[in-house]
Amino acid sequence: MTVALEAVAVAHPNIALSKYWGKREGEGNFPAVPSLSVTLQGLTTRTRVRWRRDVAGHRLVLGGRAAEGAESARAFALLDGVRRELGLSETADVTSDNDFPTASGLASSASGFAALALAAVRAAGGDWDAARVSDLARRASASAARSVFGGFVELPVGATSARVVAPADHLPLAILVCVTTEAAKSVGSTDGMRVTMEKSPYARAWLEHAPRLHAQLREALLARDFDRVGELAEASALAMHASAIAAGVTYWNGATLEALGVVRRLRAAGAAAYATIDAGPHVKVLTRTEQVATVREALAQVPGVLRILDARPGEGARLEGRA
Ligand code: 2P0
Repeated sequence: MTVALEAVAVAHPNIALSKYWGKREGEGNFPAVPSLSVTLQGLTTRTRVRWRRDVAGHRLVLGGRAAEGAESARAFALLDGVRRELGLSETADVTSDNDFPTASGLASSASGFAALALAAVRAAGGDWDAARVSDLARRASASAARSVFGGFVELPVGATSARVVAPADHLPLAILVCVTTEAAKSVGSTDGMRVTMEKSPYARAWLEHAPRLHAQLREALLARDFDRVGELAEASALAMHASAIAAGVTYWNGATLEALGVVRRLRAAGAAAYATIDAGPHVKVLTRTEQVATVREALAQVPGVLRILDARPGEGARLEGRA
């Protein structure tokens, strides 16, 4: 087989409006609940994969630093999957860089594994469609299945790959990411959701509630009901965190609560502002594009909000070209 040997892919994180939290039992990394996200532009992962002959193992450099142990294990498993499926004997040399904080609840694994999956397959000469790339990314990190696609994307329960629900310009949405720490999170998502499922008295309630929220949110999105989408997204985040907190899995800090309070006050004053929070203390505020300046100004006053990133719905993973 002739291989191109090298490819560079870019991908963006996504923010789940209806959250994935909890896995199905058994193999294959299948979520227990459906999720629906928006892929962002404004935050980017860029990943280069080069397949090499006669080198014993894969090598992964993240943000200029060699990755070790658990950090590289999932990436190496993904690369081994590509080798198996494409009948490759080479090993991979991977460099990946984010232009946003890594591993602190800004979905770096989503953009990272989406970019890695696409670059690894294409560098190996694999002519896979986006659904197959999404399946590969999902096995490494389920949220990464969604970042393969742009716009509003869902990952249904039991599906091997994500799919587009609506294009990026479907809603006049802006996402203001309030960064409340530059540090990596203490509990990764995989462990956080496992502990929640094992220990939370509300795990069952979450598993029952999440599909209903998802269906309602999907319907509101297709109807372009901005406020209903915002309300349901905030409800999904709060329900997910309530179930996690009851198991002792807490991702919030003081600034998270302060920002939530400001979002509620903005809403009471008539603004479109809705909060969502992932496996980290940052608060992502959903607002209308025409209200960004007002909402941003209010959020900038929140003690503990270090900086605010302005993201918009964006494209899925794509190749940057081959060197
Ligand atoms: C989401 N999160 O839907 C949810 C909301 C975080 C909070 O997907 O174990 O890193 O690698 O499949 O994809 C983070 O979980 O978990 C996540 P794994 P992943 O975006």
